[in-house]
Amino acid sequence: MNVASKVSQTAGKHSPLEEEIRKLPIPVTSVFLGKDGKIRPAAFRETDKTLVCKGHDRIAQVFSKTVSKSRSIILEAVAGAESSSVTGKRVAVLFSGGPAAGGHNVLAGLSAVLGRGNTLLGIKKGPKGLLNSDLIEITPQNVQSILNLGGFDFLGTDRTKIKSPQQFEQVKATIVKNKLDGLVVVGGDDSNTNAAMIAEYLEQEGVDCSVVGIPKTIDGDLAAGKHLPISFGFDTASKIFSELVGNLTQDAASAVKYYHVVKLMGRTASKITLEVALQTKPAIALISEEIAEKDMSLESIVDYVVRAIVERRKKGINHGVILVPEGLVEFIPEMRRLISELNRVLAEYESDITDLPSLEHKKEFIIPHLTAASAQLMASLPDEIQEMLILDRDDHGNVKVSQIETEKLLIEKIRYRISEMKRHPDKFFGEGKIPATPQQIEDFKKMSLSTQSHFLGYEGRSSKPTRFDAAFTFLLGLTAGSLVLAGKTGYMAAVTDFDKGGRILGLPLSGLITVETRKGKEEFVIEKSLVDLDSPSFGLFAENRDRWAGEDLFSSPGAIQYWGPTSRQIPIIVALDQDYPDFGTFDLGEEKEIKID
Ligand code: FBP
Repeated sequence: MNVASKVSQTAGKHSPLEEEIRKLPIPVTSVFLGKDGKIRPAAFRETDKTLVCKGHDRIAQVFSKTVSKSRSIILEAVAGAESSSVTGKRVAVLFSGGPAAGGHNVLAGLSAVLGRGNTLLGIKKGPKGLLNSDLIEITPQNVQSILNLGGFDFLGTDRTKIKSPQQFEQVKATIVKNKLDGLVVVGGDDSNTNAAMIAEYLEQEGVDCSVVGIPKTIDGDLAAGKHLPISFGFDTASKIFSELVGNLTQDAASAVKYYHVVKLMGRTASKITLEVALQTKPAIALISEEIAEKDMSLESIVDYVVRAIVERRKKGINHGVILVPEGLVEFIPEMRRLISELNRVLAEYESDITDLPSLEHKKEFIIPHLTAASAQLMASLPDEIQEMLILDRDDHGNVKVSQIETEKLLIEKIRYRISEMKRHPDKFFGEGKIPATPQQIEDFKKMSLSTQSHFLGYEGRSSKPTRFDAAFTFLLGLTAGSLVLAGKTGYMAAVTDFDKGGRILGLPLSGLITVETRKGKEEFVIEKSLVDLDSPSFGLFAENRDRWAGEDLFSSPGAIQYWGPTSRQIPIIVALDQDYPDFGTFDLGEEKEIKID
């Protein structure tokens, strides 16, 4: 075969690597295996544990039907009775929110557990497809062709929130029209809250359809301690970012001229940043949750970073990598206040501001309406950031916080500070300030700071899943399918004990939900699981970061491996916080070659 035909043969996900990855075996927890070694649904028993959040009394009122059915009890999967074969069920699945690696294996797990006797349907383009009844049948052949491959492209996804009574009616209409016995929602905190609401609504309407959620998000912020250490997609995304950051640490030390400032996706929580820091040991990693806890201002963050740069320079190091979590600005208390004031002013004077001809005019109008501290902070920000804060609004008119280029903001502030220090060394060096000898100050004055900014995010969401995520998602599919076949509604599928053969749970969704008052309105939310500053994982980072800042001790984990020494790793933060002895090898059951027919 010549080169041209070999190249065209790889189109449509047929690269040599994809072909091999499709064939990789997947571990299957024993509760899903019959005596013949074949996959079949698990049964569920009630454990002696319940799951409730603060404000549960109100939750029990609003989710009265599902709460009284589940009694907030956590379910655990046990091997099903050999004869318990349910057939004739129609189950639909949708992806919701941002992609995360492993989604296709959720479909594979569902298809495998439903078997030929039941029908698996896929809802196209996420919740929007649920509203519009946009469904297709998923065949075993479809699933086999996407096994172990990344992305959500087989079905697509979107971020529509199902909120209004009319939307709930549309959901019911789709369920009735397609004679669905089950609906599986693969999503993050918002989507699983939505799943809980749909489950409750259908119960109240007397529609017999099980609704089950699956915890997905690269952010890792949908977790429930020992019952669910992490969401799927986190492992793959953080390994991809670790590879790239590892390469940058290596490049920084090789070219010896750049500081690479890298913003890492992860929305609110800094879990990805913490994991990548533990994997790569960069010069600096900022953790938003710590910054909020210490009530640090933007200037004090700049102080911290600049001090590390100066200390490195004293040792002759003028390069390195600085990690910045995506959600940082929302955790800097003064920035948070500024953003909330801006949201208020922009909403209150919307038409006056829109009519003003230029950004300068808009600024002149807005700044007097801010408190003095916020006005001063606003004025200290680079022009592009001010412009973004004023002009870039989301559908609700709020500042698009996740779009703020924090990495560039920090670079500008750091550069300005260093030039100020060169001009006025007495202000910054000396007793009670940064210690330095006259020679070190002279040397610092000669220093030139070269920076590069990066944003890593989308690169990590749709890759081929790691062996861990491939296994985790297949098991989540088996779990969700089993819950539906067992007629359970209002649960989230969960897997835990990744190092001990895997434990399969059904968590009552209502037990994860709490109530918040936002803009005077009651909102139901699943609280985000953020970096816990008392956790072993943060503790290990805090213990080591000064050493990593002081000299080049980076490590470069390299590309994700599907075979070989690191192919069976789980996230370091999971191993530490769950008190596993190691992070090198997961154990989720006997490995099986998956043939869905
Ligand atoms: P989900 O929580 O929906 O999985 O999304 C996670 C995420 O990747 C965040 O890390 C990021 O802030 C956001 O999606 C970006 O979303 P978009 O695709 O809308 O740009």
